[in-house]
Amino acid sequence: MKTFYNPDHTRHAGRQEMFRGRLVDCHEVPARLDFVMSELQRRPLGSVQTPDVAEAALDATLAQVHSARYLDFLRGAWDEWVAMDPDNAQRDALPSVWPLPNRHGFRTDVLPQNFAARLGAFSFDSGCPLTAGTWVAARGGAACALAAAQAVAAGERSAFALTRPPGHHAGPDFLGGYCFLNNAAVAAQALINSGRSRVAVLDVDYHHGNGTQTIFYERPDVLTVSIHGDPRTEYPFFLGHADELGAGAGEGFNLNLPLPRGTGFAAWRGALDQGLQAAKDFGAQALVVPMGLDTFEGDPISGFTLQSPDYLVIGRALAGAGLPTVFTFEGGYAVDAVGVNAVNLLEGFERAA
Ligand code: OKP
Ligand code: ZN
Repeated sequence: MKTFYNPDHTRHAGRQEMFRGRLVDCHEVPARLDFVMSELQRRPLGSVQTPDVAEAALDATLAQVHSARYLDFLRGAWDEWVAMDPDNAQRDALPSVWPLPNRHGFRTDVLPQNFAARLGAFSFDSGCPLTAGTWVAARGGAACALAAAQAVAAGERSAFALTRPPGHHAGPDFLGGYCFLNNAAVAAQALINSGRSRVAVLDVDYHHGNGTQTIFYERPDVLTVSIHGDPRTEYPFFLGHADELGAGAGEGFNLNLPLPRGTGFAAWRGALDQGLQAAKDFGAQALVVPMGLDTFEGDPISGFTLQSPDYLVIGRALAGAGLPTVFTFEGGYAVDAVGVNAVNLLEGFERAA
């Protein structure tokens, strides 16, 4: 399995996130990726390289999954933040006011000039700091996803986009949940662009992949499946219920498999089999797996109880689908275990493939 890693990931290193009325140290830290990288060196699965993709192809693919005005905003956000007040360069940008689209009549068609308001218009939580290097890091990650998809489109059995910040909470025109650009959506879109007519996304992160769901919600060519903590109690709270089935032409092409906090591997594994069956019934020609390792028992912000050896079993089960597969690195905040758990999953896949 080829790994495409993002050398610019360290450019995004948020300091603090808002949590229950105070600023706490960020969970989504650069060391996460370093642990995966060193475990990959200990147990090599194939070449590890930086992505080499055409800028124009990357921009074109990003424009298929995110809105132009969101991409423009994100590209210029840090400069706007500092232009507001030069002292802002000393701290990350966090939103604190939101238009609550679809409710209360607030408008988002006219964007405010005020940067704090614009940041709110393009985000859904205050736990996702935007930093000086966020755009460069996120774009480098999207390049990894594109490179991984291109490798698979060219005949590789699988490829791994090893990048952070993660992507699966980022939607067509919003950031949130530590995510800015949706790497899994870029990979799925790139596979479609390569000629696959049906691509399945099977999100195994602890948190519902709301961004990916929303991006593809009305499309019949990309099936989105997510196994996650029940949004009644778990982040992102406002999406991820079992009755969300897709809409319009996309009706029937979204599957949510929420599980209660505390779920262990036996029940989780049942949901995985359901998700894989859905991909098969759909007639998927390729698979994208947003790979979160925050289902691990030791995860500090999550609530399932998977153990490290379970990830080998998950990898083997995913390989059983017999599909060309792109993995994107998503969550996993038990930092010193995330490398072992990620490489277990990938190695389980490789051994079975
Ligand atoms: C990103 B990914 C809960 C705070 C939630 C956001 C979590 C984002 C997870 N105490 N903050 O899906 O791993
Ligand atoms: Zn997560």
